[in-house]
Amino acid sequence: MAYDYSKYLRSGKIPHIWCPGCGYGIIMKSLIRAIDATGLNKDEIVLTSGIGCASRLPGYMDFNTLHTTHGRSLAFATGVKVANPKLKVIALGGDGDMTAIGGNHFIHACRRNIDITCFVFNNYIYGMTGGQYSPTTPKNSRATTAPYGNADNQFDIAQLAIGAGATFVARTTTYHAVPMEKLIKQALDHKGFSVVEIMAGCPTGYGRKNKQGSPANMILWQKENAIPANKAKEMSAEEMEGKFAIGVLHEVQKPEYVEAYDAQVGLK
Ligand SMILES: Cc1ncc(C[n+]2csc(CCOP(=O)(O)OP(=O)(O)O)c2C)c(N)n1
Ligand code: SF4
Repeated sequence: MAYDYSKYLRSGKIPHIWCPGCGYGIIMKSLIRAIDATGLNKDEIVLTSGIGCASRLPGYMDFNTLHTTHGRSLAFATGVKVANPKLKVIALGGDGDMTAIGGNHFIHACRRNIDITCFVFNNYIYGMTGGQYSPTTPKNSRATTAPYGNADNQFDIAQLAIGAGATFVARTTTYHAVPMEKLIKQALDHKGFSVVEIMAGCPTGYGRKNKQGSPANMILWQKENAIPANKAKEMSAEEMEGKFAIGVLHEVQKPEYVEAYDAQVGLK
């Protein structure tokens, strides 16, 4: 029987704003199935987001949701978690939201190891505002603000998260919808700050400018260039050129921020 998503959706908010061929619907469905698998009650879940096409997602979902200001998803999520640590707090946003204007919040949430699950939808561009380059836009790619090609080096979000101290870091793509669901569930089950970078196609703001073909071609590109983490470890830098590792990239246990803070100030 087909999975019934309606239990978790605010039907009055549908239709959504996403363009045909946008990868975000695939992410929303995987996220719903993963949350369902946790067995958590809807009221135990809080979803925060910033501003952007990615950040519209919580508006469609029937949990406690906070659609905040640009880049501030994690700032609000941190406040919610500290105020009520029993809640399962999920913060999400696009690559621009989380690593440009919200980049400072992102690295410090990683450093603190607060028990929040963070999803970064990486479509290589600022989708909502018309295709300006972001910190993840590949070098030489075209953007509205880089008509001759982007001169900047790109952030590797997963490596940034690992370097800043996140204790669970994974990467997946919208091609891998079923493994994505399992990775999201793993991230939700992890105690500490978990990050899942989700590669998603933006045919409107990125694909068209970079001649990536149809949305289906963009998804096939993900399939062809995603390398399972175990295999990627065996490959040289030259062999990995233009490719990226998927799966769990980093997992360690460290003291969680709210518990450590409470112990520090004598609340526990
Ligand atoms: C303070 C502030 N600056 C700029 C904007 C304009 N703005 C809205 S969304 C956005 C970028 C969104 O890009 P991204 O986070 O990558 O998400 P996407 O739309 O690609 O999903 C920008 C710059 C804003 N809303 N607020
Ligand atoms: S502009 Fe890009 S990211 Fe935004 S809804 Fe359209 S395809 Fe998706």
